[in-house]
Amino acid sequence: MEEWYSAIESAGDVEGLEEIRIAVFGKKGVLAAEFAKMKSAPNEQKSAIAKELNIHKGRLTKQLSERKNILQTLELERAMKAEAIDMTLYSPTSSSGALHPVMETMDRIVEYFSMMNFAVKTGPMIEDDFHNFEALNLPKYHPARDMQDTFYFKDEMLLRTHTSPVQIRTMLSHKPPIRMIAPGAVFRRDYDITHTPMFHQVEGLLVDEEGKVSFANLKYILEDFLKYMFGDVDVRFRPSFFPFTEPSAEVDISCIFCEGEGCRVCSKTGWLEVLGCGIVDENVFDAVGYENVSGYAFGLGVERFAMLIHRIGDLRSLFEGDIRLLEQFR
Ligand code: 2U9
Repeated sequence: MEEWYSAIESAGDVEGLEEIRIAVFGKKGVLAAEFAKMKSAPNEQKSAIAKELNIHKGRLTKQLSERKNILQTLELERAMKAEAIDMTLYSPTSSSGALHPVMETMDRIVEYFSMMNFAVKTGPMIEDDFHNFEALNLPKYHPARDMQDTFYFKDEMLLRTHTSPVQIRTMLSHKPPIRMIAPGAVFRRDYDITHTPMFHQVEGLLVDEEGKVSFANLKYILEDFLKYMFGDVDVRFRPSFFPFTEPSAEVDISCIFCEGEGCRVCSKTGWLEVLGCGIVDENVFDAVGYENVSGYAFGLGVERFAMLIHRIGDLRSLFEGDIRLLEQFR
């Protein structure tokens, strides 16, 4: 038996050790053979032989396990050395990153309104019913307040569904006049080709003395903004409805893919919807305690702008984090 102790001790790797284990403990191994031999030994010797064999069995088991631990540690160290990465090594193929197209688009939008003297305001993404709905003239039964459309927490808090609560908070803490935009992430329970549960908005609000803010002012700045973003496009306003504005309009640009001819992207209409806007509803001013003021507001989805500007076909590709998408916008 002694030779097996030295065999285990000199095993050079886990594989070799396993061969030894099989040779000793396997069905056809030496221990099995010794126990078999014992059967033909004289009866009075059997117990002594069994005792000795069991002692060997115990010691060999222990030695095998200890040796295995040592060999595994050595092999791990060897592998770590072999696969080590030299972080200081110069790589001639290393490439630089790029701003995500959504952030780049947001920056450009913010850049325009900054030039027009709009302050850039941010606020919490976890909001309450008052700032996200109540103050914005969304009545209790409005479908947007439904569990189906809004992510609610247990304690009546929610993930904001638009950046409008930032305007509410700004009006509650500042006196008019106000000239601001609120860029940021918003959350809705939606997922399909054109909707993701998180997306980005930029909303704008301008408030001044009663009678000083007109739809014409709103029309001018949005037309100028859309030409800044999309180049020489036509702009049209269609009557619409939002709880927080009255009157309200949706804004289209002439299709940048077919130049108004009609194509797949614009569903043969020649127009692409890009914005919503309107004159701020009196109920919103009542909710924040503003009196004798008038104002306009607008809102847009940044992902939609980024997709149009970069001609990205599938909204979801903006959220996959695939480096190949980003590399195209370096
Ligand atoms: C206050 C008062 C009014 C913000 C507005 C829209 C119209 C609008 C959509 C564009 C695409 C949302 O991201 S989207 O799905 N937004 O159509 N937003 S008016 O009006 C406000 C906001 C705050 C205090």
